[in-house]
Amino acid sequence: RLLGTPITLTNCDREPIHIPGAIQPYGCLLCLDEYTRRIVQASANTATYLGQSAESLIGADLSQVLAPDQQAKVEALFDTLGAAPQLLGVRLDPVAGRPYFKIILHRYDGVLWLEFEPVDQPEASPPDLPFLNAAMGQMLAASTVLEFCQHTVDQVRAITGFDRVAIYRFAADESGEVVAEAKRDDLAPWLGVHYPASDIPQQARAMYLKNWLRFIPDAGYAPVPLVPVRNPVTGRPPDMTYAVLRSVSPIHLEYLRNMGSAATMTISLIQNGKLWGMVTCHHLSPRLISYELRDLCQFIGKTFSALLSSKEQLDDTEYQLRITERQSELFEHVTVSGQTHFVDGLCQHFPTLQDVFDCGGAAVCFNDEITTLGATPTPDQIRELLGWLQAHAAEDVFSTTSYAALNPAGLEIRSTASGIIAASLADAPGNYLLWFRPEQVRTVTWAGQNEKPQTLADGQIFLSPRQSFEAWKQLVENTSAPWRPMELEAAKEIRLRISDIRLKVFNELQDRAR
Ligand code: BLA
Repeated sequence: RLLGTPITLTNCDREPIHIPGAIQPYGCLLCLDEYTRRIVQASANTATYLGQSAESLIGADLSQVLAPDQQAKVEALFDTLGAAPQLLGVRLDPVAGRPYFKIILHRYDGVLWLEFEPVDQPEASPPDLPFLNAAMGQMLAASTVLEFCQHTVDQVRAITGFDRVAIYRFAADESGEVVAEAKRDDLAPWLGVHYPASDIPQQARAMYLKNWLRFIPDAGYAPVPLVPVRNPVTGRPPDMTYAVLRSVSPIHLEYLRNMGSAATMTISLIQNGKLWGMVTCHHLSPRLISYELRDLCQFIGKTFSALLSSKEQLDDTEYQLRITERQSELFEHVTVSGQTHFVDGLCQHFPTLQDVFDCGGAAVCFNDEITTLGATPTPDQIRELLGWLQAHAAEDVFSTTSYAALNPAGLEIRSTASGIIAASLADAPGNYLLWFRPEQVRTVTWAGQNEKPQTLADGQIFLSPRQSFEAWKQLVENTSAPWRPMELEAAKEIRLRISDIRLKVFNELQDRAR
């Protein structure tokens, strides 16, 4: 490795992946000093592509590689160049067999970067506008986030032909879940599988925020070093953040091998300046995708990012509407069933207390009677929980996603009640409405292949999806999916309204009795 400390599985956040001093071999690289415009570094494989060794190119200007008209075309771009790459098609006269190249140019870290990718045809077919138009139409029309994700993976798979295209969405703790996928029929599904945050270390996430697409066409490649490895002007390896050919972390390459993935392409999905998720594409064999198609995929990623908040809003509005509707139906049941039978009103007809928002089960605890709905702890266990609540939960509406973390006795009921909302009835203290959510791990099904991890380093973190999943499971043990603010609001509202209704009915009964 270039820099001091050896990288292990437990310090991968510190691997300097932006300065690998090497590239992937599906193209070659020239680094020009931005002031002298002379070549200061070249990848060691230039002979293969450009017919001249890296050593012979150092110190030269572009005339050594390009014909005058082509050189002029390239140099005309230099002044406008920033970190955002620009594409230029060029023809290299002297090299037999591979005359056509795309040069991907950008300026960064004092260097003009020229990355050469060979192409077989002089003109790659441009992105098909009608197709793109239709794809955008579908993405726009999606009425839920999941539908939106599904359209997106379908489009990306149709465009690129990867064996598997998935959307991997991050949670607040930076772990992630596969929420949509399009794949070859014979591959095992990944849908619903979770991975821990450590599978994509911090510095890699920071880079994917700057750079919308990461492409690794052959995970089995041998890295090609830069010659020389350090930029002679700065004395250090150049920052390859925006270089498409940037060599990949050996740790990640091993992960890909263990995953059975020979090629990957990842598109960033960004919301409000944060990585929301990634489209991850996998292929069982090496797969080269043209720069234009990769650009098109970036465009789709940006479109997704631009539309995402509006889709989330649609989802939220829809869910809030459902909650409000069901709440008012529930209040009606309670009003109709009156004072003495208000428990029936909460439990007998759809929507019951359990149906108002997403949960695994619910319970009404009233005057020592416990009525349960759906998946709940046993009445005895609920009684124990009530004792704990009275001693420890002062709030009118208490909530947790990990009861076991607060009370060891919670371990026993984690499969139904890792998450709890407890609303103490306003007019009848000591009586509760309860909602339960199961331990998250139990709501996940793992359908992975039986891949055998080759690496069991550190005895802790293992480099394979299945092992990663096990690691994620340990992190979320005894924890439910989070309660959303609108669910907690709904519980508060129900608490107040139920008490209101009960008081009203009680007063009416009293009036009638007079
Ligand atoms: C990068 N890890 C990545 C990337 C993904 C994942 C998508 C982006 C690069 C790529 O396109 O392959 C992880 N890929 C996944 C996950 C899914 C997927 C979770 O398809 C689920 C569907 N990785 C580890 C550990 C380390 C690690 C333990 O598992 C560190 C010790 C490192 N992952 C790591 C590094 C990169 C990476 C360093 C950056 C690679 C690069 O861009 O050079």
